[in-house]
Amino acid sequence: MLNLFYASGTSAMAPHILLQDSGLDFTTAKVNLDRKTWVQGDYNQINEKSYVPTLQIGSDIYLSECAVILEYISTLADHRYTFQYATPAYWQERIWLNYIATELHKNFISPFRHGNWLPNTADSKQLVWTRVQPRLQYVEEHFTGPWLLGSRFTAADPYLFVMTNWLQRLAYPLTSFPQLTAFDQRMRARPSVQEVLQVEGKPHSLTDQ
Ligand SMILES: N[C@@H](CCC(=O)N[C@@H](CS)C(=O)NCC(=O)O)C(=O)O
Repeated sequence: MLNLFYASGTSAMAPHILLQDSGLDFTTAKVNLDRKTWVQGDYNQINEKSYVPTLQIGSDIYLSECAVILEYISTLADHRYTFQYATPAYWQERIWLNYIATELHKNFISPFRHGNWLPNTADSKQLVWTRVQPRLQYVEEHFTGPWLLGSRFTAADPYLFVMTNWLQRLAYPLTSFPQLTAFDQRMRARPSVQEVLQVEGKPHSLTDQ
């Protein structure tokens, strides 16, 4: 079994896209991040870290941490989205997954968080940009395309897309990164991405109460 606990528009969109892209059978469970609930009650009973994504892979087996979940999905999908284990390309992909998780994803989270995890004041927004901009600039300068790891679409791409999607949602100037802008458009042209954007709908911060 594969059941993805997600909240709309969050980092959980990355494994959601990869699951959709892979053709694997999966179900989803929507989490209300403000209340920490899902249809069967207390979400903290599912993941005591109190965040999404969580991927349920057995009756009582749950994976957390976005980068790990992405690699797990790729493993199930005949390793389609990861390079052969322990080759230089594999480590390069691990480097990018870790970079997105620790340098980009976490730096989007404002210390002024209130109500939801996204920046919601001018000060907060500026601080997030000061942290995120140089790290995105690094990606921009090392992006050869069409995908982050070159010619192959990998598990790192949906995760990077979450970042470019957030940039637009928060009205940061994505256009100051031409490579990333083109990457974002390429992602949006993928049927799996279109399907997930439609299924998830509005970001959770606009709908949770
Ligand atoms: N270290 C975790 C971080 C996950 C995370 O920060 N998720 C956010 C959404 S993008 C969340 O659920 N935050 C909880 C909240 O806003 O209450 C990972 O890599 O998966």
